[in-house]
Amino acid sequence: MPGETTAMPRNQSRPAQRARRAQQAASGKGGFYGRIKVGTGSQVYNQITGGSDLTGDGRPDVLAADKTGVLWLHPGTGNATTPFAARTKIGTGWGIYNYITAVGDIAGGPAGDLLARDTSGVLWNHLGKGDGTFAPRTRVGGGWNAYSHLIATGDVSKDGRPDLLAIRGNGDMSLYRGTGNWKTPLLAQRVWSYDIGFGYNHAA
Ligand SMILES: [Ca+2]
Ligand SMILES: [Ca+2]
Repeated sequence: MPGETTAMPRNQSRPAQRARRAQQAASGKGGFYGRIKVGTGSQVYNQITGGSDLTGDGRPDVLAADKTGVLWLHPGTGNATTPFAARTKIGTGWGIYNYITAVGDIAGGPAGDLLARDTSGVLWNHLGKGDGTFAPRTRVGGGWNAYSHLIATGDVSKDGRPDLLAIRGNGDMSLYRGTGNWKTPLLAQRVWSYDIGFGYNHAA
């Protein structure tokens, strides 16, 4: 699984640890191994999301909205040295949203969908067409400004549809299950309450 890390045995020598890290990197199982420059100018973006396929080729892509409200697609290539192809312009007017999450195919379309929350707290779903563009938005519901983070978790409910984890500022979490129905793409599934909050300010 990408991003999965394996604990490093403490009794290994440094060369053995390096060899193990290299082996993990080669197998795709190990944490991080060096870094590769994927582009410049990312500082112009104020919303970035990724991790799901939007173009129908099975490779995860990245979406980013810039400060003028233009939404850009960075298609994943599957090539480790040039992981993203040149960006393409998807549309304008995305400045009305203060949170976007490429949640995957929750609404039954041909590829991944894009959830977007407007500044009044209404969550909208943009059904993925499978070519990197989106159908006109449909309203998911209101009150989503109660959440500080909307995290695409993948299919944690094991029903074949990706799901969404919504986290409040106090650490309480709600799991919304993707349904595959474009009219009601998310159903509240489970809520956890925690006394301790998450100690971070941002998660993609
Ligand atoms: Ca793709
Ligand atoms: Ca699911």
